[in-house]
Amino acid sequence: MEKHSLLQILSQFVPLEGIQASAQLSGGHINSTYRVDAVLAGGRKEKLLLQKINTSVFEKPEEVMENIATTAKHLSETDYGMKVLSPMPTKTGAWLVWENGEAWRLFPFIENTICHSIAEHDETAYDAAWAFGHFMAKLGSFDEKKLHLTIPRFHNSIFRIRQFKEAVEKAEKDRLGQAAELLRELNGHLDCLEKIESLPLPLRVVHHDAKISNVLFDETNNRPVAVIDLDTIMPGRIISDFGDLVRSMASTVSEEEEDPGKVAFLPARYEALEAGFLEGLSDDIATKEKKALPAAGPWLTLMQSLRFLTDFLMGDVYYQVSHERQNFFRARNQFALFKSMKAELADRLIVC
Ligand code: GN1
Ligand code: MG
Repeated sequence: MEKHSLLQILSQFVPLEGIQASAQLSGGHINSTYRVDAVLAGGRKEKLLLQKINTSVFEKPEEVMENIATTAKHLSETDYGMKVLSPMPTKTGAWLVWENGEAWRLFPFIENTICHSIAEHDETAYDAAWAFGHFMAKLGSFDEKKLHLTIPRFHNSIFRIRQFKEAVEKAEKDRLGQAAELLRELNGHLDCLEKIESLPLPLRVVHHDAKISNVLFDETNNRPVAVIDLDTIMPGRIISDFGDLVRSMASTVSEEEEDPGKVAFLPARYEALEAGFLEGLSDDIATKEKKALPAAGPWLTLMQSLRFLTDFLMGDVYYQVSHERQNFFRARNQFALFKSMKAELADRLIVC
């Protein structure tokens, strides 16, 4: 990104004297993120995280920001004990700067932390799951009805099946051909999504992107420091967050691994995740929610496979890709994980 535009945007948030350094950070599939070392009025140096919101995914970015700001405020006012990533207001008190039709927001940069794209140890997985359970429990006293539905039906698997079927109808022959085998196999498992969707689970405040890379860890002692990326904080069900924990951590490889032969579910890792999540929740979980937990991983992972494949069939309109078959590989990876997970957890699944 050009320095001139960076200056132009940042100066609407803070009294800016200059920019020492800036770099784009990789990782997310949706927004674009930059770390900026800024010099503020009086020569004070500050590290900042500037983000361009993808407005075709988040059509109402103001509502996204309101959700983030109100939940962050709630956490800061409780005995949360972890760092809260609160957005920084503009000079006129807004949460966004609009520049050439693009929406930008700013956060402080949390220093001396790292984020992991996979969990290398059960302890790290336990800690990440604890962090998300704790986050959910501390937002248990926040009325979820106050949150905007920034992406309606986000984790509604019936809706995702419908989108998938529409994509199959509209897909170009070539992509349809490439995906033929996976399509056939996936179709045989869609009833699993429908069954889990029909479980009567209460609505609560849900993060909706509870993957390992959304926890910052202390770079010296690897303890969890903060839960980040509150873009999809919305009313939802417990299976969304536990499902993403299992999807992102109880696998031998990351979702980007192209060889499905390398993908396998890790049962011991699953036990660590369940223990950490429950510990973090500290009893803020209903009996029916607890019973549904083993179904969360297979449900969320299969839905993610469907979402990646839908995007592949639509010509990569949603997730950022660096090559043409990436969404197909991601979908195939997630389907392999789903199958391995379902087989290993079979005796604990109440449905599916
Ligand atoms: C997207 O951009 P990122 O990585 O935070 C997606 C999640 C998926 C995830 C797959 C708004 O999140 O739902 O689980 O990719 N976010 C949105 O890694 O669709
Ligand atoms: Mg996200």
